Amino acid sequence: MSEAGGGRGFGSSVPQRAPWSLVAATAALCLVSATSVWTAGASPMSREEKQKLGNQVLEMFDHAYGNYMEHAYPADELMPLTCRGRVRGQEPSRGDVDDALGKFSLTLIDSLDTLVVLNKTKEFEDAVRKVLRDVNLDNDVVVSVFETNIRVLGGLLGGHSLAIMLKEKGEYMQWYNDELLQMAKQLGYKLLPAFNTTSGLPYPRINLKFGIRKPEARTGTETDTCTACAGTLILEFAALSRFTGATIFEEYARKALDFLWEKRQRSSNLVGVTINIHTGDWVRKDSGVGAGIDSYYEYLLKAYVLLGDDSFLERFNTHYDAIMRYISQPPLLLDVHIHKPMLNARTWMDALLAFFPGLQVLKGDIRPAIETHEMLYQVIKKHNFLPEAFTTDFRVHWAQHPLRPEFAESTYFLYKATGDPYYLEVGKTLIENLNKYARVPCGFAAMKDVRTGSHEDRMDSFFLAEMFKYLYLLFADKEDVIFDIEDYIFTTEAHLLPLWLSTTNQRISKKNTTSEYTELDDSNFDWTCPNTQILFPNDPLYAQSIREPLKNVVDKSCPRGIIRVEESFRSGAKPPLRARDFMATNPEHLEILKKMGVSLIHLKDGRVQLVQHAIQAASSIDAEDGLRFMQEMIELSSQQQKEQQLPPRAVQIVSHPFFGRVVLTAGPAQFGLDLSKHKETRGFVASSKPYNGCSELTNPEAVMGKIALIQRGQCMFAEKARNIQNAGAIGGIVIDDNEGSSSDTAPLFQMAGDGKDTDDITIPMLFLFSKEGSIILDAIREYEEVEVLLSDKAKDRDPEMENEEQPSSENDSQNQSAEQIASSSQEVDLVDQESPEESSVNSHPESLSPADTDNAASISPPEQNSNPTENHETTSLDGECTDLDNQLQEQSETEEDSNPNVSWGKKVQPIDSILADWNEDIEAFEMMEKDEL
Ligand code: DMJ
Repeated sequence: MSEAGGGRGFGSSVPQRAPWSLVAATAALCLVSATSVWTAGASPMSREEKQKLGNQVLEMFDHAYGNYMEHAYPADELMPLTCRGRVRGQEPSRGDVDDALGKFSLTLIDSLDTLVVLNKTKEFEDAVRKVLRDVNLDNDVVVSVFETNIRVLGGLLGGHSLAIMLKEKGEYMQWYNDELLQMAKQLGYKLLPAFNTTSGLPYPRINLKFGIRKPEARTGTETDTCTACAGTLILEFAALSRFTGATIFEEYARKALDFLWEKRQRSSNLVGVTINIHTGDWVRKDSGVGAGIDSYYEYLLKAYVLLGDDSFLERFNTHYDAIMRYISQPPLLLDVHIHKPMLNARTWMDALLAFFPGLQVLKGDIRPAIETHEMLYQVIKKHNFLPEAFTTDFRVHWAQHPLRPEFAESTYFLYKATGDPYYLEVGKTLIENLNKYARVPCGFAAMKDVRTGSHEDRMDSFFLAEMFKYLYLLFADKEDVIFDIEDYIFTTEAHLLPLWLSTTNQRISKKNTTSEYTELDDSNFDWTCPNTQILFPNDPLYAQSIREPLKNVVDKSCPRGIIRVEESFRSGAKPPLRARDFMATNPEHLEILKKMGVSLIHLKDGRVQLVQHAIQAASSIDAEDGLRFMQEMIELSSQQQKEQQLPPRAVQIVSHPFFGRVVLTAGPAQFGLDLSKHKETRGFVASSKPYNGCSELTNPEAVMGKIALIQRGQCMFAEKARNIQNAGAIGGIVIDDNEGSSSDTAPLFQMAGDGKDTDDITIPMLFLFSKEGSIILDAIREYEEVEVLLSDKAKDRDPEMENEEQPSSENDSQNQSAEQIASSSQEVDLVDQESPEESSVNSHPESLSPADTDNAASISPPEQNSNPTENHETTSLDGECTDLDNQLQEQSETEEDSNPNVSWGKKVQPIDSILADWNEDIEAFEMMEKDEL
C-alpha cells in the first residue's frame, strides 16, 4: 500500500496552517451548503425528477462507454459514426488534436473514476484490470505532454484515489496493490524529459518511447508552448509526488509555474497565450481565460486548495484582479493584449472559457459567474450547443462542438453554490440536447456544425471523464454517491484527487523554486471559498435577480461594430479613413495612411499588405487612428474572404435504423436549388450509371424520383447535375473520389458551376467527402433502401421521422443566406489561404490584406486551434435590437461604482507608455517582415 494510502482518512486531512485549512478543508464543502438554503425562485425539482434525470445520465453513460468498449477498445477513442476505434496512424491526421492519442486506451483510462462516481463499482474493478492487463505506456508515438498529463496521468491517479478508497471500504478492490499508481509513476518518468529546458517549461510534445532528444523521438525542436500546457501540471505532478514520495514531479511542475509567474506582463499582470520555452518571451501576447490559458489559472487556485501553499493563492488573486479589470466585461470575457490590456484582441469568445464561472464559484465571486453562465446558456439555447467560438454579438464564429463539458461543469458548481433549481433545469436541457442532437446508434457524436446539426465521427475521452460526472453529480443527493465527493478536488479533466494529500509528504519541493513566500494579508482570503450563508443572506432570489437583466442579451443583441472603442481613445472616434472606403490607388488615402504610421508593402505575388508602425505616426492621436484603421481592415478582409463561401449543408439519413440520427456534413453547390431558401428535399438514394454521371444515364428508371449518387471527377459538377436531372432525379449527392477524404480533416468544399449559365439546373446538389459518402454506400449495401434528407439544417429526429413535411422557416432561410459573412479564425492567416474554387480578394491591388504587423494591438497572431473553413452566422434579429455596447458600458460603470478593486481611472495610459510597449512588437514584426519578403 502506498505511504499516502496508509495514512489517509479525514482526520489526517486537516491541514496544519489555519488560513489554508479554512479554505482547503471547506473548499468543496462550501459549495454544497446552499443547496438546502434555497426556498424560492424557479420551482424546486422533486427528488423523483432528480432521480429520473440521474438515471438518464447513467443510461447515456452506458450508451457511450458500452459502445466504446464494444466497438473501439483498446483503441484510444470511439468513432461513433463509423462505429470503430480511432487508431492513430490509421485515420487521416487531424493535426494537434491527435496528439492526445498515445495508443494507451485513452478513453478507458479517462473513464476510470467516472465509473465510481456513477456507482458502477463492479465495472470499475473490471476496467482497472483491463488497464493493468492491456495498456502499454511505451509506444513509439509522439503525444502532447499537457493532454497526457491531464487525461492519462490524471486518469490513473483518479483511478488510484478511488481504488484505495474502495479497498478501505472493504468490499471491492481488495486485490488492489497500488498498481495504477505504479503505472502513473512510470508515465510520470516518461514525461520528465520534456522539462529539460533552461526555463523549466516543458516541451509541448514527447515521444513515449524515445523521449525528446534522440533522432527517433521525432520531437524536441519546438520552441513554443501554450501557457495552459506549461501551467497545468501541478495537481497531477504534486499528487504523484505525494502519493509516491518521489519529490521530483512536484518540483518540476512548481518550477514551470514559477517561471510563468516571473514572466507575467508586469504592468497588466496578465499572461499571453503562447511562450517561448527557451527564452521565456511571449509569442502570442493576447490574453483571455479560454483556449491556451484557461487551466493555468484553474491550477493556481486549485494548487492552493490541494497543497495549501499561500503563494499559489497570491498569484491567483493577482491574476484574478487583472482578469476582472481587463478581460471581464460582464457578461462577456474578452481577450485583450497583455501590453495594452484596455485593447480587445478579439471580437469573439471561445467555448473553453465556459469553465470560468465554475472557477469563480471556487473563488467565491458568484455574481459575475452567474452573469457569464447565463449569457452562455442563452447562446446554447439558440444553437443547442455552445459553438467552439462565438462573437460578441453572439453569432457563430466556429461552428463545431466536440461535446465539451465546461458548461456542465460551471452549471454544477453554480448549483452547489446557489442551490437555485434553475441550474437543475439547465442540466436537464443539456441532457435533452445531447440525446436529441448528438446521440447516434453507436455512442454520441461531436457536432461538426451546430447550425446544420451535422456530426463529426468523434467522441472525445473528456466526454466520459467530465460530462457524465458533472451531470450525474448535479442531480445526485449525497446518498447517491458511494463516497463523499467533498473529500476530493476535481482536476481540469474532472479527475478526483483526495484533499488529504495536502498533509502528505509535505517535505517536497519548495527548494529550487524562485518564488518568494510571504505572509499574505487578509484581503487575499476575501471571497475565497465563501460561506454561502453570507453570500445569500436573506435573499433566495439572489441568483435570479442577477440573471434577470440578461434574459434577452443574446436574442436582442444587434451585430456590433468592428471595434470596441477604448476609453483611453477619443470617445466614439473613428479613423479619418474607414477601411471599407480605402483605395490603394488614391493618393489622398495614401497620405492619410502615412500620417497614421501605416505603410503599404507590395508583395512579389502582386498582393498588398498593410503594416502599422505606431512610432512613425505623425502624433499619438494619428497612431490611435491607425490602430483602429488596422483593426477595421482585418475584420473587413476576413469578411471579404468568407463572403464568397456558402455555408455547409446536411445530409441526414432518415430511414431505418438511422431515423435521422446520423447527420453528415455536406458541401453546397453554387448552382441548383438553394436549400436555404426552399424546404428540404427528401428521397431514397440510387447510384447512377455511369457512376461518374458524366454522360446520359443508362439507368434512368433507377434514379427517377430519387436522389442520385454520383462520383466526383472526369467532368464538371454542373454536367453531372444536368445528366441526373434529365434522368428524373430529384437531387444529387456527389461523393469524393479521393479515398479517405473526410470533413473531419478537409475544409468545407463547395461545388462551382461550369462558368456558364446554370439556371437550368433546378435540383439540389450536395457534396460529400469520401468518408461520409461511404457511410451512405455502406448503408445501401446493408439495408438496400436508404432514404435521406438534403437540407440546410438537420431536422429534429423523432422516433420514426415519418412523413414529415415541415416547411423550412423563413427566418432560417434568411439566417442562412446572411451567414455568408464569415470568419477567419485568424485574419492574418487567411491572407494566403485561397480556396481552389475562389479567386482571392488579395489578388487585386485594391483588396488589401493586413499583414501580421508590429502592431500587436490590432492583429492577433495565428490561433492554435484555428479553423479557417468555418462560416459566420448572422443572428436573426427578433424583436427590437438593444444597444448592447451601451448596455455593457452602463453595466461596467455600475460595476465600477460597486467594486472598489476596479480602478477604471487607470485605463488611460499615456501614449508614451503605449508606444514603449509597442517597441517589442515592432522588433518582432520587423524580423517577421524580413522572413516574409
Ligand atoms: C478537457 O480536456 C479539459 O477540461 C481541458 O482543461 C480543456 N478542455 C477539455 C475539454 O473541453
